[in-house]
Amino acid sequence: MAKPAQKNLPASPAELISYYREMLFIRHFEEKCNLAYRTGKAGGYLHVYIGMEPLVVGWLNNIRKGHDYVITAYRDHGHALVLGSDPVATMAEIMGRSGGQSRGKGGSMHIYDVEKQFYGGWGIVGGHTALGGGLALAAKYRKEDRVTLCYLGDGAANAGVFFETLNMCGLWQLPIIFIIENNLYAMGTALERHAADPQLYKRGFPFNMKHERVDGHDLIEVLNHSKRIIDDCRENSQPYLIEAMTYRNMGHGAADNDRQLYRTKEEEDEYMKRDCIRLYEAFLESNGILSRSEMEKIDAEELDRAETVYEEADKSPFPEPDQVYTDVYTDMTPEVGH
Ligand SMILES: Cc1ncc(C[n+]2csc(CCOP(=O)(O)OP(=O)(O)O)c2C)c(N)n1
Ligand SMILES: [Mg+2]
Repeated sequence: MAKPAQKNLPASPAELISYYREMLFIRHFEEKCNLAYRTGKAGGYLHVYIGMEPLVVGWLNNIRKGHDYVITAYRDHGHALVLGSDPVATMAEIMGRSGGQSRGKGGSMHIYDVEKQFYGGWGIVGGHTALGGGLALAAKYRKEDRVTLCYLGDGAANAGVFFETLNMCGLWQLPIIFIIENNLYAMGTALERHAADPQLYKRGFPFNMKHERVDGHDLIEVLNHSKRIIDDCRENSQPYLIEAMTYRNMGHGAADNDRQLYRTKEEEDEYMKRDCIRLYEAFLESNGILSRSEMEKIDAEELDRAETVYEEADKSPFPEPDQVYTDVYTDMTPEVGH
């Protein structure tokens, strides 16, 4: 029998197995999303998280779910699923059906679930970072011990609004963690061609913010550093800028069929060899947590679950035409006394 790897376990074996299930479920769920797009069941834009799953499974299992705030851009299915949003509602939203969280009017890019403290799902690159700063300001102002996790892409890290947001979050020492999902590309533009300094984590320095570049492929690493950072952020109201190194296995969006125009097959093959799920499987096996046959069984179960979710969501009707004018505006009148 192989000697167990010398890694500190960041969670109990039962939890580590449940994280394996989550990674597989997100993957199979999103393979179904791609199928929905290809067969005309999902319209608009659709961006999957395949290859980047540890960034949601690792970080979001270390926050207080339903208490801490989470906000991201349009690559948002995995965030909703790990936060506990109903997968059938999420798939229905992606298919534009009335059973979705936003009654089918938001679609893939705008998954939103206030009950889970998930504030979307935003399509304007970088724009939501200011909203993330606002969530953190609200928590500090109300003296609540909530941490805000604000995810963004490497391309979004160049947006002007992001620098303004970093400044205010640093100035006011807001309890927020910006997680740059550095998947090396902004659509078809490589990091070196869009960032003056591709070491994006350094952008925290001028804004009085702790900043680190971390690994985003290895779930065990992610679980370890995310716990440390979340605890520090909460206890000391310290903002962080995290650059998490990752890779998207697929194209930018479901309509991107020309990846080889901007990245080589060799590069993809290299990253596929250390795909995050395969890496985690090697860890589970070498630590005696799951055998290969147990993993195969779990994989089949999660595939089955994703298929059931897809079929259930597909039964949900489209919104009635008279719904087109509902929920367009919301009443933001402050309550008396505030
Ligand atoms: C303000 C703005 N400009 C351009 C676009 C078009 N656009 C959509 S995604 C994208 C690339 C963003 O890349 P990145 O932030 O690295 O995120 P990733 O897709 O890699 O997760 C661009 C330019 C947009 N949605 N909003
Ligand atoms: Mg990117």
